[in-house]
Amino acid sequence: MTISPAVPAPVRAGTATHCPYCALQCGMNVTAGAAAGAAGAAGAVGAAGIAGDTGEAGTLGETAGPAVTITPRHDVPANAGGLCQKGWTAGELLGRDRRLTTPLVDGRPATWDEALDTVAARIRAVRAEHGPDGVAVFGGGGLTNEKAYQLGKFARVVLRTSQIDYNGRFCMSSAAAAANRAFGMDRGLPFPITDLAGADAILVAGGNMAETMPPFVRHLTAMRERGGRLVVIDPRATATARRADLHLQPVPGTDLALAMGLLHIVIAEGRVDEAYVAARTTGFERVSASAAAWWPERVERITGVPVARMRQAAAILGDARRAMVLTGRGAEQHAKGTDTVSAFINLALALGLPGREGSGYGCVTGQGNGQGGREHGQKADQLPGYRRIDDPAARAHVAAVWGVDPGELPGPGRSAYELLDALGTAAGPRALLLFGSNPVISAPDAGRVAERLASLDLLVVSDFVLSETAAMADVVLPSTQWAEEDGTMTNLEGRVLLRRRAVAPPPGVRGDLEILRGLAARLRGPEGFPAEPREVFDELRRASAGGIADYSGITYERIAAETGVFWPCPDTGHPGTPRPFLDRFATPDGRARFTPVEHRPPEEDVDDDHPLYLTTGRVLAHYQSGAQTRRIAALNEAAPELFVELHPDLAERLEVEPGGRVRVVGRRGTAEAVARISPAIRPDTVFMPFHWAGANLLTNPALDPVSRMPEFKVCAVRLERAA
Ligand SMILES: Nc1nc2c(c(=O)[nH]1)N[C@H]1C(S)=C(S)[C@@H](COP(=O)(O)OP(=O)(O)OC[C@H]3O[C@@H](n4cnc5c(=O)[nH]c(N)nc54)[C@H](O)[C@@H]3O)O[C@H]1N2
Ligand SMILES: Nc1nc2c(c(=O)[nH]1)N[C@H]1C(S)=C(S)[C@@H](COP(=O)(O)OP(=O)(O)OC[C@H]3O[C@@H](n4cnc5c(=O)[nH]c(N)nc54)[C@H](O)[C@@H]3O)O[C@H]1N2
Ligand SMILES: [Mo]
Repeated sequence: MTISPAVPAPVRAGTATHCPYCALQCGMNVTAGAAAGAAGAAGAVGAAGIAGDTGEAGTLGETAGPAVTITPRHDVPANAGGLCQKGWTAGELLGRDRRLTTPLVDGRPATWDEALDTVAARIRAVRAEHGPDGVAVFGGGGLTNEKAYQLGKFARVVLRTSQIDYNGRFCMSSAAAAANRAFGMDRGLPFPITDLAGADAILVAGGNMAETMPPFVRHLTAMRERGGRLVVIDPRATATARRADLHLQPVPGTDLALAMGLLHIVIAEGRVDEAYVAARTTGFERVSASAAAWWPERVERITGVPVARMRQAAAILGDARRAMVLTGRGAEQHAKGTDTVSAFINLALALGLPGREGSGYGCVTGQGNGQGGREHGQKADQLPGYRRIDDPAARAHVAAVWGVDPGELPGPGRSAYELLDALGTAAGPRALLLFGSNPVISAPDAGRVAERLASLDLLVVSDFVLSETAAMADVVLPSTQWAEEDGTMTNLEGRVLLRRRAVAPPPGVRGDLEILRGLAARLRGPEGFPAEPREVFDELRRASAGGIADYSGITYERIAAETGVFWPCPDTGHPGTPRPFLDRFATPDGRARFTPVEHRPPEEDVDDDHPLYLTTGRVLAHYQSGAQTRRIAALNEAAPELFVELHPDLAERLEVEPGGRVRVVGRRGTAEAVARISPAIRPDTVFMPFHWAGANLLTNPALDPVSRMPEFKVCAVRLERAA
């Protein structure tokens, strides 16, 4: 592939900023212009699996050839000099050649005025016929805090719609709901990431950081080098599980039972931290009583995890002076994800971990701004500062900042899948504005979602690439991206970071804030919709003041000077809060709450027609729906196409050869994929990544009753050999 991007004009050399991808938000320096000397450094883009976490200086491979040089920063603790393959190659989309540079209206290039006038006129028409809830908004956890905040404000103040939610519902919602329930606050890791290295034991339930956050692994490695032990729960022997001292390999969707079994053993073996439970928690008795029913042999029958391994895991955690329990999407993306996380939190509480320095429970947040994106109001039930939209005091506070009457603010709307599922139906929205997501690929039961999107009167997508969803849109608005704009991101530790403009955007594109300002101007008046990120941030600070996620003491200057500030930070003299639970939890009585939960089978279990469990997830080289990474040559080389991972015994039974094509047949759809045969997976389970169209034609949109998280991680399928 030959690439000849337009050279973006340098703004300043070597801008210190952060990666466009995941929640680790690795620090990187971006310099306009090709690298001198170091260009083409091999470590950068080799197909070297998890070796992507190289700490050495390097830049983009020769064939990558875009006009920026990326080097890792050493001053950001999360990556401390490391980057993964996606980070090294992130500059490739900054040129002009593989992105959108002109608005499209009904598939044809248009001027910005034509495009924004069209959107405004069609929104007015939909509103006239269907009322304010006829227009919906869908956001993303990759948006900066400023964008997420402004999008929520735009929905409530300009559109006056209750119909707004975002892709974080598919990501963080179960862990968030469980953390709120237990601690009264949802801050992914309630401790700095560097605390990991000091632990004596870490349990990871359903996370594969070696592929999803390669530089995270250095913290786990540092722990193990000190003699600490790593336990991983995953139906597959992943790159992360292979680095563990102990791997538990359960049937997908059985973590809740497994966590109950571990708690049962902890109680039976007298490993409960009684003093901590008495001083810092409530509700242990009921949970302890319910754990009694989860004796290890019963749990082994349900999960497939041998009793001896459960006992080993309980001993590793129980013997540790400092220990951590972490959950990832593997445990969370279930129709019982909230209860599953609660079960792991119960285990952590029984061991006396949360709120003790060097120990704790944390969820490993996913998207770049997965933390900040869930705090400032793009969620259906939320106002800025992690406030609830049905709380009168919260409404009054935010309405005052916005200069509107609290009574004008709409109430809570539909959750992400429910919103997508309602589009174009008699009772549902007729128009959708979408910023920062590609649901045609990433939503569950994506075939159904594509039908719903196609039935809309108006679909507007802001993106910098023509994603599969953008390709369906009536109006496409070409936006700027990470290294072309300023903004704040809140990483998985709750540390607010500054992403800086390092290069000028190509002519013809506009920032999302500018787009929202243009639409506000046409629908209501531009007042209150500045396009300058810093101005938006200063308003966000006021709107969040006094809320759970209080940013009022955080400024761009402080972030730059301090390499990030941890929220809550209620005034400019406040140091920020790296470990919010040391003295008390954020509950009314200051104690953490044990939550009684019960195990239940997956919403869709296997049967004779569909005898295998399908689980889904990620590979190192691609990000999410692949909209960005499938446009980068080196990443496509590393992971060129959709595959299905299956065990050799299953392959033999089905007479499937390595590299052969198979059909994966589910209850909602069928996907064709290349067979990747591997003993790393359970024989009763197959795995597909969701970076290409396919996996989500099969996944089950059954929702968690609390978080409204879909059951991405387990449904029933059969495999057939394809011609
Ligand atoms: N390369 C890459 N990195 C990414 C992303 C990406 O798309 N690509 N996305 C980012 C985002 S938004 C997120 S949310 C994170 C996600 O990060 P992770 O949570 O690490 O990612 P997943 O691959 O979705 O799931 C993790 C593991 O869960 C296992 N699993 C599946 N079913 C079950 C189950 O029932 N129980 C248990 N215990 N495990 C199960 C899978 O086998 C998989 O190895 O990654 C972030 N980083
Ligand atoms: N089967 C299965 N499905 C899953 C998951 C799974 O594990 N299994 N995981 C779920 C999870 S955890 C997540 S987070 C979702 C993610 O899935 P998506 O929501 O589809 O996420 P992305 O692919 O990151 O889509 C982001 C889109 O927005 C664009 N974009 C990025 N930044 C900006 C910006 O600042 N402004 C604008 N306007 N556009 C921007 C990108 O180019 C891209 O097209 O997928 C979910 N789907
Ligand atoms: Mo995610």
